Amino acid sequence: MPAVTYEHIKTCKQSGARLGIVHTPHGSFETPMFMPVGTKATVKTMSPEELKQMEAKIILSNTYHLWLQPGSDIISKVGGLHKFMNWDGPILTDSGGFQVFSLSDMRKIEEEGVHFRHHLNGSKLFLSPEKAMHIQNDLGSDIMMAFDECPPMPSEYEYVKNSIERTSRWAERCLEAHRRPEDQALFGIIQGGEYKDLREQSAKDLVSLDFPGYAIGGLSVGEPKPVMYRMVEHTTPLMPFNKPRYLMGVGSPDALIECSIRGIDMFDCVLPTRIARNGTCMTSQGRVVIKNAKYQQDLSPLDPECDCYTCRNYTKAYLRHLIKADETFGIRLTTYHNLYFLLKLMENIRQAIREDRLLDFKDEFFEQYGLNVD
Ligand code: PRF
Ligand code: ZN
Repeated sequence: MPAVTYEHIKTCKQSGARLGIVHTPHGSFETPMFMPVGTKATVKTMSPEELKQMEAKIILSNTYHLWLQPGSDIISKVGGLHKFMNWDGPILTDSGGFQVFSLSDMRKIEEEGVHFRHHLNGSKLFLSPEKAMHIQNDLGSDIMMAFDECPPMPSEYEYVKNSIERTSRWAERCLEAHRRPEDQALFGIIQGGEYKDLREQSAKDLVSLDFPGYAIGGLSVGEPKPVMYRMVEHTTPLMPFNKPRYLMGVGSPDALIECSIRGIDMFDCVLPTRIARNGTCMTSQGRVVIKNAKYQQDLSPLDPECDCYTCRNYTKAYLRHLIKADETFGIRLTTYHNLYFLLKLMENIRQAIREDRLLDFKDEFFEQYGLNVD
């Protein structure tokens, strides 16, 4: 048995969305699920107790950042990432591939791996499939990601074709270099940009390697949402039914609903935590920018329909003051609310699948939330 398995509960008769359970060595979670991002071994400003309280079930962390600081050897020596950060639930780590492409300067991609410079101090670095596996084995995450290339959009067809072929060869090297398949599951990442035939080729290559789970990468990199939805819709039928399907870096409420409908089980995104830090909040009525002058004396909660700690105890007027005054507590309160909001949205999606009414739920949600906002 692989370290991570997918148990299918049911398919929504109205939409085709999947309700399931993913089992990992550190516990199980229902899907579709959203994973809060804890890049540097912390979901910014949230304690593990708070994450548990809001019913976060699995968090994501990053190979790239933990490799640079404090170093994966150190995390290994203190007993792995779970112990290090005091999170005993499931952890997924991204491979560093994407971060190298999005953060670093002057990268040079070769067959062996990627040469690049440190995004802060400029020092020379090298990451390869073998290194990404070694680091993630040190971290001890429940789900590791293969080392891939995520080409920008748009990219030329020929470029993306060469890129997916290399990503497939790197995926094989990842499987080869993985030292702990009994307690860490390695997921393959399907690339292919906006080209349907390349998505097909990439999916076929990776499925033949028999990973315990699969991700769709290379989306939400600047393309219009309809393009992303079309690629997801085209790719999910090519992914094994009995394994988890993860859409990387996607977490706006509309995309979570649309991509659940298209058969995705897992999502992650920095969006809720990142926008919370400048006071932008997701609510049942759409986005609230709490710094706005109109909230100066507003004694209502952030979201009248939310029962999170923030909304039960504080006013918009107070949150506006804290965020404007750069107080950390304000950021903690907006971060808590945004994560709670998305986790609750996923619970509502799962309930709607259970009741075969996810398309109705989508219409109801958009009516209140608005269509053209995150
Ligand atoms: N590859 C990896 N991580 C990612 C992505 C990818 O393509 C994306 C794309 N949205 C986010 N995170 N390894
Ligand atoms: Zn709230």
